[in-house]
Amino acid sequence: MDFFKKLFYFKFNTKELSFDKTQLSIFANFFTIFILTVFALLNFFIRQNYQLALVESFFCFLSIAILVYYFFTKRSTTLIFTTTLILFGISILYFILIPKNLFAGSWLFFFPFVVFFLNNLEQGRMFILLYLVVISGYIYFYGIGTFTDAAGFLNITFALTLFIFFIYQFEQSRRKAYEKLSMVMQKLEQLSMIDELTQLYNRHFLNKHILQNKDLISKPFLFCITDIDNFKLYNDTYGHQKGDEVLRTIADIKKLCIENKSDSFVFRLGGEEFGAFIFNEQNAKEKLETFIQKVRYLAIEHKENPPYNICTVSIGAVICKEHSSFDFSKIYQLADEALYEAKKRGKNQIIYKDYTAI
Ligand code: GH3
Ligand code: MG
Ligand code: MG
Repeated sequence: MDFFKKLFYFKFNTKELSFDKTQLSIFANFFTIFILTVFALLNFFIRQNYQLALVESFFCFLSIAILVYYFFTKRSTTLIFTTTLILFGISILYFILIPKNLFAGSWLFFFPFVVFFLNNLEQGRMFILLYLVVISGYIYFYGIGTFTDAAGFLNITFALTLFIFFIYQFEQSRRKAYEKLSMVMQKLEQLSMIDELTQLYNRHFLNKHILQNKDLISKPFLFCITDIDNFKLYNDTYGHQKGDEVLRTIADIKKLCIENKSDSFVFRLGGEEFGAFIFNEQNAKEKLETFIQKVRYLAIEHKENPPYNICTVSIGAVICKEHSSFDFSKIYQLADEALYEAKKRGKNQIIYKDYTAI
């Protein structure tokens, strides 16, 4: 039931700027099989037009074959291309073989209607050009319905060309609009995840992409809060602009030492506090040690941070090797307690706590 629901419900994919072409191709093949079976039976038993019934059965068989092929290989590009070829073949052969009444003319417009949705614009243009040449050539020599003279040929070719032109224009402007829209969406998504000052991930990223990622949070992890020591006094002494520079520098070092974008993430929690999640990492502790060392090596002058007189950071870290439940508020509280302890013991150090111990 779900399968049929999905089959008729085309979602627009804003990232690829297209309908789900695979789904559309599957739908087109089902539609083809249904229509051609009905028509083949009709032509065979009632109209006794065996030639047409044979062509219809042939394309019906092709559609079934490509669906079976896709079912086993899951090759979408082949499915989409072959579906276009089948529709191309049916449209032309069907048009040539059916009795030439005016109703036949309406089928001419079917292929141009779907070709740009199934293919990209360049490929669609190639198909449609070939289609136009074959169809107008046929009409030129054989005519259609009551249009058998030169004026008839011009009428039909002009109507078809105009129709194709409008469909093409529509599809082109639709794609351009969605290209713009998806660019804006990407930018917005980035803005919503990244802290502007430090270019680190922000709290929203933490909440949305880490804490809700079941695969990640089931792994062993190290979580830490980093806080710059006596930073208020730094601002008071050297000014906020210098303070911002220090924030950016320390953020960069932390990112460099820890982040790998697949299972280690660094973010700005707010103010001069940074967080980090390191999942599944044997040497998570070493990463933290390297980070705190590098901040010391930088030796940014900070006269109001005795006894070091340079900028230093304190870190509260929580380590968890195995766990059955992941309670972030508890983890955060524990890291905060560890940080408080680091501050109390003289700052410029890391205090570790064990999550499984509580
Ligand atoms: P402690 O060693 O106990 O952490 O002392 P502290 O002075 O660092 O702690 P406190 O939390 O009292 O001060 C944090 C300061 O961080 C306050 C504020 O001036 C500064 N701060 C917060 N956000 C920013 C920012 O975006 N830019 C700058 N320049 N300063 C910031
Ligand atoms: Mg603070
Ligand atoms: Mg501080």
